[in-house]
Amino acid sequence: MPSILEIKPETDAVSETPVLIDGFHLFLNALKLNDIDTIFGLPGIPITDLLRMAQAEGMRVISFRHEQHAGNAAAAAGFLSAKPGICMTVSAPGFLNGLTALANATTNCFPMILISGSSEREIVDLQQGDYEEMDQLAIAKPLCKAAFRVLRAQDIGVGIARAIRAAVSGRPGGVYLDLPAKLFSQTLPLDAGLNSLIKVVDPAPSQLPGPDSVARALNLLKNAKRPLILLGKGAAYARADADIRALVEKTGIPYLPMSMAKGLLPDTHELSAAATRSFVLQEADVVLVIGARLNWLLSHGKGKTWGQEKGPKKFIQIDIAPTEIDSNVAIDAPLVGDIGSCVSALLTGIGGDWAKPSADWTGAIAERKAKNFGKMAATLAARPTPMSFQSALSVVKEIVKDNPEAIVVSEGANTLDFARSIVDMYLPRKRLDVGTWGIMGIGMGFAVAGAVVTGQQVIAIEGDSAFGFSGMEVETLCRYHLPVCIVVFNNNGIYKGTDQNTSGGNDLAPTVFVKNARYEMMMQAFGGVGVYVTTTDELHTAMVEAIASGKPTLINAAIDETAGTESGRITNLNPAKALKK
Ligand code: FYN
Ligand code: ADP
Ligand code: MG
Repeated sequence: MPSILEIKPETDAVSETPVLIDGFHLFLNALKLNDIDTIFGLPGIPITDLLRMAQAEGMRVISFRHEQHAGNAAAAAGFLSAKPGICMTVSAPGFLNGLTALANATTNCFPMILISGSSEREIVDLQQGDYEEMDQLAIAKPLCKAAFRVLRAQDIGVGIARAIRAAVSGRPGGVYLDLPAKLFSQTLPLDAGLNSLIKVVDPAPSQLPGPDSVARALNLLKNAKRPLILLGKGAAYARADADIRALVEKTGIPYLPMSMAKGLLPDTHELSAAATRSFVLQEADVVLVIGARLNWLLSHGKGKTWGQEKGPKKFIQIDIAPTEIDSNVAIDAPLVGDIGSCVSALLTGIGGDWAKPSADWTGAIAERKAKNFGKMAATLAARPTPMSFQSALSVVKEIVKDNPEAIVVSEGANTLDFARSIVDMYLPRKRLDVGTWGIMGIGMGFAVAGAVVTGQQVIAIEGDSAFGFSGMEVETLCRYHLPVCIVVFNNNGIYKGTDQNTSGGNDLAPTVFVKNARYEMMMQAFGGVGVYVTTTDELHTAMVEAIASGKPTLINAAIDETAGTESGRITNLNPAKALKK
């Protein structure tokens, strides 16, 4: 007997006898028709059977312990695969738990679809108190790119097609799809049902920049004295890796990667200016921004960070979203289109007579880089007891160098900030982190997605506080036997472990945790490997073993509890700091 999902109306003799297809199977068929083969979610009313059926029909169903992490996994899967990642949740509370991930995906421009079961419209709309009653569509709408509800089985195909297209076309983002419980048990004649499904053609069409805008951008770039290229995670998402590298190398223009653009070109590339970030942002006269927003992470393109007192800069910005242009500062040469098409148009326009930037500019950068590398090397070589962030990260740096295919997940404050500058990335889309919001809690969801989507080893560099947000998902890692090595940078608290309660009361300060907590036992509890380490040698051995075995491993690395600054490198954002200014 063929599975109902395999039945094609035009070929099947069974269609001579009337056969019905239900909402469950129409839904699964619609996903499969669009090459979606994985669902991240958490079962419960009304989607338990749907997830069972999905698995029975050969889809990969990854079941989590909390919807937020399933949602984060879907978002990261979207970034890693350029297909919408799917997260499925139950109604009201499960739906709400998924919303942070949906909003974060939208903020990060990651394509995902949050699909939640919901209560019956006629009861919800009259507010008659249904099981888990909530007007989910209305609540989701402001948090995503688009939100749809499907009420009739014959509209499932259209609903999924619209959700896919909304998630991946133009600027990618989060989409919400509301499926009331009753939809799943509706039936249609098999032929009519299957014929109602849509295979989305060209879901993320190219968008070519206008020739005028290309000429304007090239003209500005050609006349630059101290040009700089800024690469954001949009550039990583765009999968124009070879052309972006060619643009940098052909023009000889130094570049700065935003954190998730690290590895688009190897961080060790001679044109990387990451090790002298402040200098190049201040001194550049023309900046070509590719797939990055001039938001808080870039000091809104102005002020001291950008050396505003030295005169205005000229900006060229490549983005697929026209409304991104001029969002913070005037953009002299907007290049609206998809990054692949825009970069390729620039490359075509850069003839053989291109003059590379002057040695004054590149030499000044090289000199500062060398100085900063020297300083960094000294901190990395030190072997203090207990370990510092830097000494522990020097081990992670070596391990990532030896395993460039590994996906690196990173969150925390100091852990995140130190890891960003210390751990070099060598390949595109290998780094997943806290993104545009600087959100904590992405760790285990992103780690699961990294392993499931790519099949590669994952190395999760986690602050002890950050890890706590998604820590229960170590059970998920063990259940699916995922090759994830978590290193918890344990300094006994948020920022550091030495804050005092100044009230004289007995409670610990709000930023302080239980001292010397044994996080590794959480992994042991579910059959994974847990190791407690206090030296860099022990950390190195544990990481090598984790990667060789491919077993879920949690390494609890004891870090000096006095190490760490308030909010890492974004201390300036604390309101009390502003008060003191
Ligand atoms: C970088 N640097 C290096 C190297 N790489 N020195 C030597 N060797 C290497 N390889 C230098 C770099 O030039 C900078 O010095 C400094 O190290 C830091 O580099 P980074 O990390 O690139 O720059 P910075 O200023 O921290 O970047 C700003 C930022 C970043 C806002 C983009 O901080 C960021 O992404 N923050 C996210 C924070 C976050 O989301 N936190 C979560 C919430 S935590 P200078 O050139 O001297 O400046 C809640 O509390
Ligand atoms: P970062 O945080 O790394 O600076 P952002 O998330 O702020 O990066 O910016 C990413 C930008 O890339 C967004 O403005 C988004 O519209 C844009 N973008 C995403 N994908 C593409 C694409 N394929 N082509 C062009 N622009 C894109
Ligand atoms: Mg900590």
